[in-house]
Amino acid sequence: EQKNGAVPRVAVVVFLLKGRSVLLGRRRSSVGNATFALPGGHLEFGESFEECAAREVREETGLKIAKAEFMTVTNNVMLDEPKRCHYVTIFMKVIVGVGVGAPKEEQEPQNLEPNKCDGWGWYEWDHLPQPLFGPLDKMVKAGFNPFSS
Ligand code: 8DG
Ligand code: MG
Ligand code: MG
Repeated sequence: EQKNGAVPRVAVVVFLLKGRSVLLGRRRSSVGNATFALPGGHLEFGESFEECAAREVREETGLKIAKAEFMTVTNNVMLDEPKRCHYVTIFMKVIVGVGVGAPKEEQEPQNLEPNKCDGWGWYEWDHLPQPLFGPLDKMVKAGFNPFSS
C-alpha cells in the first residue's frame, strides 16, 4: 500500500565505539525530536554503505573514518512522528583508535549541524541517555550490543 507517494528510504547510521562508550547526539528534527541517536543520514545515489557512513560522520561531527564495517539492518516504520516516514536503516561500526582510518582517541566530535543536533557526546553503553531514538531504542530493548557484534 502506498500513501501520498511516500516510499521507504535507506539510511546509514554509525556506531562509533570508544572504550565502553558510543557517540550519540540529541536530535532536532520532525522525526525523533529530542531523542538521542547515532550520527548518520540518507544513502545518496551511487554511494556504498561505507562511503555514506564516512560522509555523514564527517558532515555531522568532523570525525574522519575510513573503514566502517557493516553490522546489521533494521526496518523502521514511523507513522506516529510529525513527519511520517519509513526507513531501512543500515548500521555500521567503527572502533575509535583501532585500525587504519579510524579516528584517533584524542579526536573530539564537533557539532557541525547545530540546526539538526544539540551536540555530540560519548555515552557508556551501560548508562545510555534517555529517551533514545525509536530505531535504536528497539534494538537496545531486544538485547543488541554493538560491542559484541
Ligand atoms: P542528510 O540530509 O544528511 O542525508 O540526512 P540527515 O538530516 O542526516 O538525516 P537523519 O534524520 O539524521 O537520518 C536519516 C534517517 O535515518 C532518520 O530520519 C531515521 C533513520 N535513522 C534510524 N536510526 C537512526 C539513528 O540512530 N541516527 C540517525 N541520524 N538516523 C537514524 O533509523
Ligand atoms: Mg546528515
Ligand atoms: Mg543525520
